[in-house]
Formats: sequence, C-alpha cells, structure tokens
Amino acid sequence: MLTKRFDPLKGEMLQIMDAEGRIVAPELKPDLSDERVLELYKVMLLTRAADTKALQLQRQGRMLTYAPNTGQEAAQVGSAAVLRETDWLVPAFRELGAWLVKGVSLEHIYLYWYGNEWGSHFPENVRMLPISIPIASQLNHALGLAMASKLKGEDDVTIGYVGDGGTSIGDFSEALNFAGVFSAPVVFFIQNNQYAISVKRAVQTKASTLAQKAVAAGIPGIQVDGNDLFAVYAAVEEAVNRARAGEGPTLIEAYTYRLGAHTTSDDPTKYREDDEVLVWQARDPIKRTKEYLIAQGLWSAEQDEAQVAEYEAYALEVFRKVEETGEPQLEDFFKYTYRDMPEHLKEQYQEYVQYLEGKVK
Ligand SMILES: Cc1ncc(C[n+]2csc(CCOP(=O)(O)OP(=O)(O)O)c2C)c(N)n1
Repeated sequence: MLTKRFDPLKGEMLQIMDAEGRIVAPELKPDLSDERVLELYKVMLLTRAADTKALQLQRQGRMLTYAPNTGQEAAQVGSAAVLRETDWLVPAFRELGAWLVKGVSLEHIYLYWYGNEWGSHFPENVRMLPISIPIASQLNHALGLAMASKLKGEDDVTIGYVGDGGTSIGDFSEALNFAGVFSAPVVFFIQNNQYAISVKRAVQTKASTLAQKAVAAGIPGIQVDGNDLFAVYAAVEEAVNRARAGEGPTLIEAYTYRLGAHTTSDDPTKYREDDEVLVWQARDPIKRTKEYLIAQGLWSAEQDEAQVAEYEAYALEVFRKVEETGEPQLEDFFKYTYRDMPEHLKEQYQEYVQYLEGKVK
C-alpha cells in the first residue's frame, strides 16, 4: 500500500518518473496503456494551450480575471483520470486539466471565466460541481456528496480539490475529521503549488508536509510528486479504490508549483525570486511527460509542435464562440441560483441596478 510505504511524517514522497522523464520506480508504475498515457498527455497540452490563450485574451481586455494552471497539469490530469463517469469531482478554481478530463467542455470553462453563469451549467452526465471561490468550502460539499453515495448504497467516489492555502481553513479540518469518523468515500486532493497568492507554503503552516494533516484525522495521507503524472495517478488510484471498497477517505498532497501568477490581477515577481521559478521550470510536468513519450518512441518533437499549434488555434476558436454570446447580463448573476428569484435577491438586484444608474451610493 503506497500510503504505508511513503510516510509524510518522515518526509517520504512518492515519485515514479523523475524530472527528465525517466522511470525511477518501475514496480509502482500504474497499469496504463501507451494510448492512454498519450491521451492524458494531450489533455495536459490542451490545458496549457487553453491557459496560454486565456492569458493573452485577458491582456487584450477580452476575458475577465483568470487563474492560470501552468505547471500544475500533471496533478490535475493525473488525478481526474482515475475517476469513472459516475464519480463526482468537486473543484476549487485551479483544476482546468481535471475538468477537461471529467468531460467539461472548454467552451463551458471559457464561458465561466467570461463571467457567464451558463459556464457552470454542465450536462447531466458530467458530475462536477461549479467552481468554488470561497477557499476550502467545497470540501464539505465533497464530503456531503460522498456521504450521499454511501447512504444510497452506491459505490461512487468523490474527489475534492483544495490548494495549500486552503488547508489552513476550518472547513478543511472539519471535512477530514467528519470523513474519517463516517468512513466517507472521498479523496481530498491538495494541489500544493507552494503559494496562496503571495503567502509561501513555509509560512502557511508549521507542519513540514500537508499530507501529515491526515494523521490527526486518523486517515491515510500521502505526499506525491505532483509534476509526475504516474505518481499522481498511482496515489489517486489507490485512494479511489480504497474509498470504493468502503474503506474510507484519503488525503493526498500533490507537491507542485504555480509557474504563472495567482491570477491575472497579481504580479508574482513582487513576492518570489526568478531563480526559484527556474528550478521549477526544469521540473515542468509537460516537459517530463513529453521526454518520457519521446524516449518510448510514442511521440516526437514535431508532433508536439503541431499539436500545440492545433490546440492554441482550437482554444481561440472556442473563445470566439464564447465572445459571440455577448456581455454577460447582470440579471443572470441574481437569477441563476434559484428557479424563482427570491424576494431578497430581487431587492438586491434592484438596488444594484440603481447603484449602476448612479441613483444610490
Ligand atoms: C474564504 C476565503 N478567504 C479568502 C479568499 C481570497 N483568496 C482567493 S484565492 C486565495 C489563496 C488560495 O490559495 P491556495 O488555497 O493555496 O490555492 P491557489 O490559489 O494557490 O490555487 C485567497 C486567500 C477566498 N477566496 N475565500
């Protein structure tokens, strides 16, 4: 069992593929066909292309605030790849690769970041909750879904995502504790990208790993190299199997790095050194998966270049369609949540309209 072999209290981290794409622990490599690995790699490429395009569009004033994913693609794609269609994915807001794997269209994702509420309206068969901006609140929603599956006697599993900063919030501890007590079929997945806006991981908590927070809740916890597609997949696969077998929750810390800004509204050069970024660029999950695939004879640099160009063009094409939907309507923000807008929201809406018209301050 991986959670027994890699003890976060001893600083042990699961890695299967190193930064050069070499397999360093072949006995732990998950049983994935070459086609599947290539398919997952392509989702990682699409994630990056969609990210790159979104940033450009935001800088052109065509997209609202955007939270980039660059550097975190293996953690996102590798984790969601384990889920089956009936499992639930409960996001925070920085898991673009995971959403794509779960079957959310890029059009929905861009619609959301364009400010259109319909971007959160997924097809019935796509079991993902809307993006959650209140940090860590979503973990209790994930727990609720997991408990519902359990009470209904179904063996679906829920994965809930959170960032390193989110682990300092009460909801995180509450969700872990409750999940442990009731043996909920849930996987808590931390993307430790080393920063919560400008707050470094080292000052976020005195604990030396985030995975060790599982110990106090009495549940299994493991730290994995979050830029290693195979390590992420293997750890999540074990956790999902455990949950599906009725053996309860797991906490996974994916050790990764946000190569870009927190959102398009901040400037990371104000709080971190370029040297640090360079170190992590060398550990880029896309670079290492590509090197692995090329070494296996499954991919080439030329194919890679062509695929990136195709995805960037595709992302732009999708965005153009989104732009055609026009400016999001203010009323939508108020009317989207309830079938019939309740009185208090009607009042707030009227007040806001008057504010925009300059009638109230
Ligand atoms: C409850 C709450 N407090 C504060 C914020 C403002 N806020 C937005 S993102 C963020 C940092 C989150 O950091 P982390 O959990 O590490 O995730 P990351 O953004 O790095 O993916 C904060 C404090 C918020 N959205 N919700």
